[in-house]
Amino acid sequence: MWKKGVWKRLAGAAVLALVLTGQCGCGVFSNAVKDDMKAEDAYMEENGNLVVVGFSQIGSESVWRTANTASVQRALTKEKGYFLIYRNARQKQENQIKTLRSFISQRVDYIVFSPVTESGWDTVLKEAKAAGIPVILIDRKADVKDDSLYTTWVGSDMRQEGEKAGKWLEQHLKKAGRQYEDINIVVLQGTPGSSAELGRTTGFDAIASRYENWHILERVSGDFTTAKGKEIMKQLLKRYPDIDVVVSQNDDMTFGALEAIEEDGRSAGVGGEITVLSFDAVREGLEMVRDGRINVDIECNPEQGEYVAEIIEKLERGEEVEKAYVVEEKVFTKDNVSDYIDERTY
Ligand code: GYE
Repeated sequence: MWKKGVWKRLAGAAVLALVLTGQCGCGVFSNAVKDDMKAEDAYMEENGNLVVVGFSQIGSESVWRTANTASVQRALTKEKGYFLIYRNARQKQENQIKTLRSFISQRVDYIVFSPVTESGWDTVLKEAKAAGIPVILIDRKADVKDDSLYTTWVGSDMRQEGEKAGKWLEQHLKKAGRQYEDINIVVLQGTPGSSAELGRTTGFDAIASRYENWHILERVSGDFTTAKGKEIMKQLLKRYPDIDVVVSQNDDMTFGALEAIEEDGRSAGVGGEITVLSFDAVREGLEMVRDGRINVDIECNPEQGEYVAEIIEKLERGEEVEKAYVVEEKVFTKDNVSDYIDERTY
């Protein structure tokens, strides 16, 4: 792999010193982060041949997220020539912005990051660009005015995922002869303003708006977590005695929603009173599809690490990369799920 210039690291150390002593406007880091940065900086000094990647992950809200983090960690190991600095933003944009600034001050070679929400990144990404650090977005998108502020994006077509859910429901109702009935739908949304929430909402709505008899009673955010999914489903069941369909924007919320439905004495899934549509298709979700507790699970592929490694290798060789890499995804129902469960590692 590429040998890193000593000058670059020395400049990085100088900037780091300014940041640690609070003499630059780069934001103030906690003592724990300062300690990490010092140790990382020392490691970089000694291992100048490694490609340094700063990875700012959103958090650990879901099984999907954990799999996504692990995928990047597996792809960018020391054995493969990388030094990966991983930081968890615990769902807060302000944490991610601070982290990106710490990466800039550390003069990492690349920034990999999954933006918690789409808006609000222009300033910090301008700083990364000014520092000459390529930014690779994974999973979620950043809505910036100037798309030269990031090098490339790897992720899923979230709007298409939402459309797939809508189209599945369309077919399902037809097959059941219920296409002219009033259908009451509740939507459990993910983190408001995230690409996954925006795409899945608009995609599903695009199909739903074709049917006057599909009534979206309410959309509520469950922040992609099981606990919140259960809490909001409980409230929805109280407010609406006649829910026909739950569209839950990730499996973790679905797990919570199913508990709430069962505790309420209602039945869900194949042959049940409430039809359940979910997203992600993690192993536990697929098992619930197999067992008929979830009707359909729209896949979202978290295995993005290898794409990132390939992109970095291309950039290191001075080659051009695409502006977007869209990962492939399937739709799972009882009919096909058995063929895929065994190979699901997350
Ligand atoms: O569906 C959810 C996660 O952004 C695609 O975030 C991702 C979503 C995923 O926490 O489980």
